[in-house]
Amino acid sequence: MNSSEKQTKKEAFKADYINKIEEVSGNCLEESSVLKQYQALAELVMDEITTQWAKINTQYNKHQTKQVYFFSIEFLIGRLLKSYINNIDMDEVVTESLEELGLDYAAIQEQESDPGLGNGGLGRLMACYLDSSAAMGMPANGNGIRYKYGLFEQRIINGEQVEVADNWLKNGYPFEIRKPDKSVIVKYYGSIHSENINGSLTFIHEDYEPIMAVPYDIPIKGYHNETVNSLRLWSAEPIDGFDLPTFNQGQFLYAIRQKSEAESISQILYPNDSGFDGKLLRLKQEYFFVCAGLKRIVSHYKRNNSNSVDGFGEKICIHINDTHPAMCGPELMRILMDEEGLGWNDAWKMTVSALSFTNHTVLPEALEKWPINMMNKLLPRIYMIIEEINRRFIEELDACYPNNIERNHSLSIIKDGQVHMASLSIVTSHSINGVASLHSKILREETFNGFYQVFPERFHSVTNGVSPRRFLMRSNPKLKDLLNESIGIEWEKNLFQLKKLSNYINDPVFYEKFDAIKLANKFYLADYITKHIDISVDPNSIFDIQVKRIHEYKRQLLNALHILYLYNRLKENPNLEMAPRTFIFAGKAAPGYYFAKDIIKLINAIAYMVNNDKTVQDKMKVVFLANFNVSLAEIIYPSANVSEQISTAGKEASGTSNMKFMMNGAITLGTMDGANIEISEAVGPTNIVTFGLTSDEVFHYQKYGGYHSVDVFEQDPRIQKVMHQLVDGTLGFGLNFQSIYDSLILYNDPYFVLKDFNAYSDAQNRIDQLFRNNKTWTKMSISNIAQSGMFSSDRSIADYQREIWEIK
Ligand code: 4GP
Repeated sequence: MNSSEKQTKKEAFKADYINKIEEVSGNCLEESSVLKQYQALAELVMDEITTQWAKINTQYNKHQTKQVYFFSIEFLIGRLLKSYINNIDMDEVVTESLEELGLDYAAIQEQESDPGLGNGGLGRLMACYLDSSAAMGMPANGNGIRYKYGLFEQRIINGEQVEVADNWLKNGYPFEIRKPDKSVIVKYYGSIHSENINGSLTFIHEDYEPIMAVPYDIPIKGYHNETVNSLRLWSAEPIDGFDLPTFNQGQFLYAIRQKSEAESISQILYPNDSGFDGKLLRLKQEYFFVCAGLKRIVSHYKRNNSNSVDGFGEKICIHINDTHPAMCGPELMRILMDEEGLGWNDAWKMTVSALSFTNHTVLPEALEKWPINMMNKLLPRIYMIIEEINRRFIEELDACYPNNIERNHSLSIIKDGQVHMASLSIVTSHSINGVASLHSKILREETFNGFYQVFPERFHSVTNGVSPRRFLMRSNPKLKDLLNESIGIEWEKNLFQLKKLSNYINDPVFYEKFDAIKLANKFYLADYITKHIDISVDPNSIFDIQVKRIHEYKRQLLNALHILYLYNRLKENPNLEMAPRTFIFAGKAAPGYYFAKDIIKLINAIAYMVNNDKTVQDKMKVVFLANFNVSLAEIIYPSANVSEQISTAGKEASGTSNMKFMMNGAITLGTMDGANIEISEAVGPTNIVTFGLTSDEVFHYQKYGGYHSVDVFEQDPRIQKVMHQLVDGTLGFGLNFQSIYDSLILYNDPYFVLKDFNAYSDAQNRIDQLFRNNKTWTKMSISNIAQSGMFSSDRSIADYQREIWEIK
């Protein structure tokens, strides 16, 4: 855009914007509130995008383009306004226009709520995949639940996590379009009977409880292209709205209960990322968005295909994101057989061809199972179909592997009184994949080994990726500018082009600019920390950061114990030579996961002690930032020096914060787990610091024993001291971390924290030495960015496209 074009665009934008403000607020610009300024800007942007949306939908329909639908119980999309503006290439125009109008663009953006419609990795991955699909001009859509309350807002009060409801819709949400005309009735409970209608057996569902699923569509705009895909989120409503006659008859509570029972289905996101308690409501949620989503996909397909489902399996990809949408298999079978009149075999072929499944965790507690009774009662027809799928599957197994009753039983979808959702997903999908190379190997060799032997061709691996638009270009604009001026702009569309940075790997001028940007980003985070928790940190210190859900396997505890040990060293030797450090944590614990909450409490107790000890002030600080979400993440990654990825090997399926940190030049301090392994391969051993047990060693100990944490404890005085401090009152009057002590000693340290302590401490020393050599560190940092191309979600989507969805 040349300068006169820009000027014309700015004038047009300003005029439209002033009108819009009057329209949404009834006030003129000068009298409008920041909220209204935000709403006006959001609407203006939506006007632009919806016009493109309509156009592309017409094209998709006309050409019957192959479509992908991600079914996921979580979509952690983050704030959208800035992304939309970047993607429609209006950033400069908007930034300059708002400035000329005397408005505060940053404050306007702050008005947008950050929808917490996910817990962590799995939900954020979906958002990155939607972003990448649109950027690559590929038709891929999301299908999920429009939770009225997202994941709780976390506050830290007296050092402990306190959960507050996240009312993200309180000011409305400008980026969604409610489509009541596309509502679907979802049926629960009731009974099934079969009738012979015109010579064929037909199943009829009676006496069911109907719930209305109403879709809200959010546009997913591609970066600098014509593509606009859709994220459809379903909201539950009572069938006829509020039951006024019942209310008028005096049955007030009954009428209100009916309404709120219906709405409860999309009321809250389950605050859990690994397992859940078998709640009926969760099962209702899972069926809810599967049933509504598939119904609409099938009817849309038929509309463009002469009212027929022929070819559905080749033209439609239903991608199951973990097992929560596992009922896609039986539900699609139900639709194809009961509503479209197909026979079992045709419906089955179509279903398996359409479905693919990604697993995101091997934690046993996260592999969903439902009691037969509950499922049979709530979803009688679905249960019937699952039984039939299982019967046929076992029959095939018996034919292939006679005399192997035990193995065939172990693969059964229904066994021991439960329906096994991972097994259901595998049997009904043509593709199953893990999310990093090691994770996929574990799936093949351990978790799903039995299935792998039966269906080896179904197993794939696609390493996760993250959106460079959100986590580099948008969150680190200064780095983006430096990259553009150094290596040109091709990397914006193809992140592998970052390899060109190797030309600057020894360039002192580039180093200087690069270091200045990192420092500026650290100042920004330091400022955030001061504003929010009133702790002042030194931007020249190492920013050593661990941000993710709090979980034992992620081992925030290892980090915390090491900090305590470092503090002890400093107390013993105040002249200890070390680069000053700021240890930064953020992350939420599931409300019912008390041990994880104790870890938060411990980190905050350590922080309190360290930050208030004048003798260590210039050497270390510890910070726990409350309410980790996508917006906070965007501030944190660009400022990091060290990326803590220290899970027990074999437990973290992939990790994605490791990629976001790397893209922003942080050095990974990690175990050989998940995608850390691929990061290590990409950057080479000199540009990463790894330590600790390998996954083979962990498996070996878990299978055959041989690890006794008490031995480590007895042999290592550093550990003894730290462990005693957990329970001897060092960390504050009345503060006692007995549960942590017991887990590590009495219960033999199930996540190998003490076992890896020494290796971690050595690795931390290496980090310290490397950082103190500024040139080496900067070189490592730049090398990490240069090799981050393969961790773009554009690459992941290209892999899915080629290997799994087979889209040309
Ligand atoms: C997460 C995994 O824990 C993480 O390693 C992975 O990077 C991410 O999925 C995306 O694949 N799992 C979950 C979950 O979020 O709820 O199981």
